[in-house]
Amino acid sequence: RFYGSAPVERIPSFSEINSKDIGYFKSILGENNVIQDQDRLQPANTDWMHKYQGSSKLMLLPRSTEEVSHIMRYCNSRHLAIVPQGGNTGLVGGSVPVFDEVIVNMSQMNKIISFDKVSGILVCEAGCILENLESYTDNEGFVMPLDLGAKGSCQIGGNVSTNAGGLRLVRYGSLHGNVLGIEAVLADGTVMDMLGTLRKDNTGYDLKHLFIGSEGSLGIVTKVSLLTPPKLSATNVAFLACNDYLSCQKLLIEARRKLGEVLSAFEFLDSYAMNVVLNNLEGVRNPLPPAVHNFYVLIETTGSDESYDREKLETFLFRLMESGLILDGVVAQDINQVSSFWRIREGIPEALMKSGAVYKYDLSLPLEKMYDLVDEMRARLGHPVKVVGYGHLGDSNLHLNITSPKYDDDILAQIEPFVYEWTSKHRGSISAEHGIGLMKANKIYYSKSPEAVQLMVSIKKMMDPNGILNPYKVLPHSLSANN
Ligand code: FAD
Ligand code: 2HG
Ligand code: ZN
Repeated sequence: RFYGSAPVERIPSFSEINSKDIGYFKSILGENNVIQDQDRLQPANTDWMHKYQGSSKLMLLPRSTEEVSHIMRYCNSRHLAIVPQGGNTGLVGGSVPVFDEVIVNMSQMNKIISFDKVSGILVCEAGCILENLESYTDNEGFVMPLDLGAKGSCQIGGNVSTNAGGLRLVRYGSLHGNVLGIEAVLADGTVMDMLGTLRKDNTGYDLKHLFIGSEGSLGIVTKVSLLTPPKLSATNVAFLACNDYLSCQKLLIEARRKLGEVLSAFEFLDSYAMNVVLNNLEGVRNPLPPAVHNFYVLIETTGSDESYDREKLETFLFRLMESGLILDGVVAQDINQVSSFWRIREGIPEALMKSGAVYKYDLSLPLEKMYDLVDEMRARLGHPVKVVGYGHLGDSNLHLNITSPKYDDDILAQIEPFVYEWTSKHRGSISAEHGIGLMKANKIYYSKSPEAVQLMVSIKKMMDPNGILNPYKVLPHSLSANN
């Protein structure tokens, strides 16, 4: 069932849960936070795409860092493997067990600890849902520096652990810049207090970065401190059509030059992505009818002067429409139109899910080469497979999605290793923002040197000598087995 990843075997040195273990967990967490009920375990054993399926018999719901520490110390001494779980929206099979790992679900640790209205620094527990943090900061006159389609379910701890990019990275940069501090619990139960709130702190190695993007393989993130930028009053969103990919690229270059200080998102989708959305999501309409164009670009600007920003955007669009770079376009007139444009872009993963079996690739590639891969894939695969290209053009991040009526090993063999080799040849990354998880644990060499992977393995062995934290994920299976 692990499409695209080599079959793995359960590491034999891991123990199996027994009644004494259950008794211990109940004694520290209380009956209600020790879940053995199949109905509740089922969704936690299955990933968002319904592609990866574990068989855990136990989910724990800690309410404090101390409880996480007790869990870890106990599991480490008993050699019980663990999968940390946030909102379970991950797309690489990292958030669900592979076998019978204990699920440590962070949803109960959902408190906001402090918010500094002067600096905009938010300190909160890892289980806070991103959308709740967005509403909270919005009320205080600030915004979260990251936004993504899964915001209604994903947790800040999961975002940090995957180093999620999303729709605003082009403006606010990655979480490596916005996260000021982290509290994390190591495999042996040690609590690492790195929950600083300073913009600048060059004292020794900046260890928090090890936890940003390590997908729960080095520790469980329990608290996060984050820099949130002030909310600006004017947001404008334009939905534009282009004839070809070269025009989208030129549009990005122009937008950077002419809208630089207000540009807050630059996303693109091709006609295949648009059709998937129109055919699979209720209530979505083509904003630029009648025909579906070859390419669409969504540009968002965020600034502090409503009339100035809008005029700036409209002048920009008018000029590029005259020059033929943009074929057609519309600027949202109200908040409903803003959300309907975003719904098209953010709804693509959901629409793809509804359309059939999906083979998902999340690639960083040189901007000018990015769409060549989509074209090559299309030529390679033919009917009835659909090749969909979209993503964060402003970050050179392509989401290549291939759909077929059902999963098929022959189709997969046509896609892989071709897509990874192509990416490696162009010095791209096989995981721009989703992580490695189970899906790509054996593919890491396409993007990282053997020396770099070896250092990662050494760090993993030092921090988690029994290998209990999210086993089978991130690092190649042959190197990560705990022997
Ligand atoms: P989970 O899925 O539960 O976990 C993800 C990984 O982090 C797992 O390896 C897990 O073990 C680990 N983990 C979770 N919580 C913790 C913790 N507290 N401590 C240690 N490890 C932990 N990603 C992007 O980068 N950009 C996007 O635009 C984007 N859009 C998405 C849209 C949709 C509709 C969906 C379904 C997903 C999208 N994603 C995107 C994928 C993205 O990785 C997740 O949405 C999100 O960052 C994961 O958060 P989560 O709480 O759901 O984590
Ligand atoms: C997005 O940008 C997410 O919508 C999901 O990162 C990407 O579905 C995908 O491939
Ligand atoms: Zn994305």
